Amino acid sequence: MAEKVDERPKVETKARTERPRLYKVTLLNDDFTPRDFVVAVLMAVFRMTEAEALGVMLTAHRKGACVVAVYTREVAETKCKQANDAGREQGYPLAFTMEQEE
Ligand code: TYC
Repeated sequence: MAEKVDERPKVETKARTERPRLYKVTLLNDDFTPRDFVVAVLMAVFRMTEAEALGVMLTAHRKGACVVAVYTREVAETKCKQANDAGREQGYPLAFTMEQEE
């Protein structure tokens, strides 16, 4: 006679309701990086249109800083590094920072 086989899954699944932490990337103004270069970096790294990039660059230029976008941690880290490296390669002090969103 066939034995009864327990076919219930042995691993319990747990609903994942927590959202990933998000990080805000901010562009800081400085007196040396050319405006066109800032716009080019925003377009290349943060996939902005020229109009969007111009708006963000001008806000940082006038107010001292401008939030660029919000990402998960790895994406924010990668984009900040790419953008900061691009400035450093040209000898500019261009700076993007990231901080966890509340
Ligand atoms: N202030 C720079 C200039 O006058 C341009 C600039 C804008 C640099 C925004 C950085 O985040 C920045 N050349």
